[in-house]
Amino acid sequence: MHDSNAAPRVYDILAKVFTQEGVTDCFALLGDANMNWATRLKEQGCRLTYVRHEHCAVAAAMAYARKTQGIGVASVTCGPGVTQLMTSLPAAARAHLPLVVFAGEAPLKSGWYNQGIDQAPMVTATGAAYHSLHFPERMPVAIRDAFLQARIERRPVVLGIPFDLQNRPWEGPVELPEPSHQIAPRQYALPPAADELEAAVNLVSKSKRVVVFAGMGAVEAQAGDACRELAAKTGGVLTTTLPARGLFHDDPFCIGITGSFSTEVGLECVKEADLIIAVGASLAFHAGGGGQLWPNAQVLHIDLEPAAISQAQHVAQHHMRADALAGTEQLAAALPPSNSTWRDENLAEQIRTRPADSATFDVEPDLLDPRDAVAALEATLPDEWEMVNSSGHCSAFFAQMPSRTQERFLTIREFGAIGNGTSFAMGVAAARPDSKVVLFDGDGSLLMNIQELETISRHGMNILIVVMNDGAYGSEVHKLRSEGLAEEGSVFGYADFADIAKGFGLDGHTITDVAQIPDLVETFKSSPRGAVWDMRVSDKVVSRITRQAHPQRK
Ligand SMILES: Cc1ncc(C[n+]2csc(CCOP(=O)(O)OP(=O)(O)O)c2C)c(N)n1
Ligand SMILES: [Mg+2]
Repeated sequence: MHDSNAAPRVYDILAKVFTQEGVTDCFALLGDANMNWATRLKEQGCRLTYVRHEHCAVAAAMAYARKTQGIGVASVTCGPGVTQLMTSLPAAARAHLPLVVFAGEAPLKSGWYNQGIDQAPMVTATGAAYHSLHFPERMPVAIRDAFLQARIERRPVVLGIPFDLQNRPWEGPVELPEPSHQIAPRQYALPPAADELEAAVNLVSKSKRVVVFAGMGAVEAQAGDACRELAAKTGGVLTTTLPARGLFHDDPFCIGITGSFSTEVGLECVKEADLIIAVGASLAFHAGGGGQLWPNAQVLHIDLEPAAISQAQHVAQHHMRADALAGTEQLAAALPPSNSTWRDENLAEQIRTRPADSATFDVEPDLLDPRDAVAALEATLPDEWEMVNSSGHCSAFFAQMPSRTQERFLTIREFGAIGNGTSFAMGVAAARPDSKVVLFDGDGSLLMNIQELETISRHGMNILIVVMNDGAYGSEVHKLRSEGLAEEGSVFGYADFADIAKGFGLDGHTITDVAQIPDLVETFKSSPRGAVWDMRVSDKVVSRITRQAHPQRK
C-alpha cells in the first residue's frame, strides 16, 4: 500500500491531476511506462478496467465518452502499447470523441531502449493530438490542458511521458493547477442569426414534403422534442442517422434510419421529399446514400458547423448556424401552419406495418433468417437494457429494432472497423454500471477481440453478447458471390461460441430456434454473469444495401 509520508514521485502528482479532472473510470493495459501511475490512480478512487489488448482500452473509452458525454480515459505503455492503437485512435478522431490517453514514452536517460519508437507521427497520423511531456514541473498543467483540448476539439489527446521522468521525485509546486472545467469557456445554446432564421422560414414554408433528419448533434443538444415539433408543424416526417436511431422511436411519423439501413417505407418517403432539414447531423456519405437517396430534395443544414461539402459530396444548399435545440425550436416557432397533406393515417399505417425489407430468400431449415432472429429479440429483450450495435453485414439486420430508444443505444462506425463490439459494450457497462448491456455482434468481429470475454468475466460485467453467427465474414461472402469469385477466404464455418464463452467463465447458449429466446432472457435477467448467445443464421439472406451496392453479376 502507498506510504502517504513517502516523498511524492512525479507519477503520484500526475495521478492526482487526473483525479482532480474528475476521472472516475480508466481503461488500461499495464507496462513499465504506465503501471505506477495507474496504480496510484486506482488508489485515489478511480475504477480501472484492465483489458487484454490496448486497442480495446481506447475503444472502450470511446463508448464511455459517448455514453457519459464526458471525456474517456485510457492508458497504455510505451512503444508496442502505443502501436496497438492505430485502429482505435482514428475511429475516435472521426467520431469526434474526446479522450485523454496516458501513454508512456521510452526513458530519456538511455541512448537505446528496445520499446522505443517515434510515437508522435503515428499518433498524429490518426487524427489524434500528441504531446510529449518532458519537463516534470509543467506536466500537471499540460495534462489539464489536454483535458481542455480533448473537450474543445472533440478528439483524442495522447500524452507521451517517459517513464524515467515519471519515477523521479516530485520537485514542482505543491498546488495543482485549476482543473479544466474551472477555466473552460461557458457552453451555451447558440441561437440562429435573424437573417438565417428568416431565410429558413421562407424555405420551409414553400416546401410540401419535409423530412426532419436528426443526427447525434440533435441527441446531444436534447433537441428530440423540438425536432418532433418542427416535423409536426411542417406536416412532414422524422428520421435519424444510424447513431441517433431511436430518438423518435414512438412517433407514428418516424420512418426510422435514413442511410444504408433505411426501411422500404423510409426510402419511398425521402425519395418523395422536397426538403430535408438536417439537424445536428454531419451529412456523412452513407447517411445520404452518396447523394442518391433524396433526388428531389433541397437540404437545409441546422448545425453549429453547417456544411456545404461533406465527405466529398455537395450536401446542403441552405444553412442555419445554430445549436440543434435553439435552431429547431426557433424555426418551429416562427413557421406558419403547413397545408401539407403528407401526414395521414395511411402513411402512419405503412410505417407501422410494412417490413423493413420484404425480399425473400431460401433459408436452410436448420438455420435462422437473421430478420426473424432480430424480430424475436426486439419482441423479447427488456426495454431498459442498454443496446450496443457492432459492425459487419449483420448490423443491417440488428439496426431494425424500432421500439428501442436512443438513450439506450450506442453504435460508433466512422472508421468502418470490425472487432470493436466487446470494447464498446465494456465502455457502456462502465458508464451504466447498474444496467444490463446487450451487444449485437458478428462472429468475425467477436473473434477479432475474443480475449475481452476474459475481461468481461474477470470484472463481472453483466454483458450479454448476441452473435449473429453465419460462420463467415458475411460482408465479404456476399460481395465475392456477387462477383462470381470463390468464397474461400471468407467462409470459415461455425465457431462454437457457447463453448468459447464457457471457457472464459461466461454462460453460453446456442440458439437454433427463436422460441428459445424468452427463457434465455429470463435466465440472463437473474444472472450476475455475462453470457454469449450463439445465433446460427443463414448466409443466404442478403441485406438490401448489399444487394443494391453489389448486384449479382450476370
Ligand atoms: C479491422 C477490419 N478488418 C477487416 C474489415 C473488413 N470487413 C468488413 S465486414 C467484415 C466481416 C465481419 O464479419 P462478421 O463480424 O462475422 O459479420 P458479418 O459480416 O458476417 O455479418 C470484414 C472482414 C474491417 N471492416 N475492419
Ligand atoms: Mg459473420
